[in-house]
Amino acid sequence: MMTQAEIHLQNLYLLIKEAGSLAELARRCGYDKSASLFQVKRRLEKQKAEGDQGRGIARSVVAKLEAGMNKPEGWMGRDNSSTPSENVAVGIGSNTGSGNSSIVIGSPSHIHQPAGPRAVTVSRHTSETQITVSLNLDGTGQCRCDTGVPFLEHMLDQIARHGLIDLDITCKGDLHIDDHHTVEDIGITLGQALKQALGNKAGIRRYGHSYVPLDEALSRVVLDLSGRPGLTYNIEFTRAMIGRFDVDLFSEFFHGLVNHSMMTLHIDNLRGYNAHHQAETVFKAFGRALRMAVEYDERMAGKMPSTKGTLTA
Ligand SMILES: [Mn+2]
Repeated sequence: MMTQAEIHLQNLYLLIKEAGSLAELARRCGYDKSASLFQVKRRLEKQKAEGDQGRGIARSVVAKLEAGMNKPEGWMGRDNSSTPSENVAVGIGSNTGSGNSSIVIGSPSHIHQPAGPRAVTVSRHTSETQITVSLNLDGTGQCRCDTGVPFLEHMLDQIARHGLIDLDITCKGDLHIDDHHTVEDIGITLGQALKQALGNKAGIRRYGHSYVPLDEALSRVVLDLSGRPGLTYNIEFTRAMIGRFDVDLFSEFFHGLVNHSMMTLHIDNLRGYNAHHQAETVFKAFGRALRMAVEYDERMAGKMPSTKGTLTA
């Protein structure tokens, strides 16, 4: 029977391995310096050596480690030795893409790549909607949606395909009222998932932009994963409805997404007569801009793409 301290220590080793180093683990979990986490490790090793029945790591540190590494609540208290370095919080589709699975920790050519999959699952439940979003930033563009709003699903599919992001979104919303809560809350939950999957953003491009045409329509999307929410939304839809979908709701979707992902987003539909085309060019351009911004930049070499040193505070 392992003591709590032994389980915590074993899990700490797993997290260090998954992050690539103790310093990287500390960074991901929001520590300014790795010294305090090093002290935690030392204390646990001492407790283990002395056969101390100690309670292991303080609850606040456990929560920080679990959140920083996208582990489910309670993960630190369990014996995870049979599932080494797999991200147990995650599971969508088969990630056959540019593979985190192929990353060898310590291999120089991969050293600035993420040590774990940038994939998360976020659930948000209110009296109006129950939503679960699974997202993998390093996916292949697979999208599975079950929301009850077909035109929104058509648009989410554009984000996934053109962003090369895997999305799995289920929503049970109060569609008997209208689509409003469903569309807005999917934006919010997708924003929360994005923020979580991005972690501390070290080594990414941070900025993304794209122009996308579709016949007569042309849209431009420019974004910054700045850590500050801001939306400039400039689409003059030529119709109020696309089929059964109220075009006003796109603004609600993007407001929710921006406020919870903490990004700066400028959307301009530059021209277009067909409202379906106007919407589609916006979502395709958003997907492509997002892909650019979340991708790792080799030359950034794992550095924070900000002279301020942080994009999360
Ligand atoms: Mn279409």
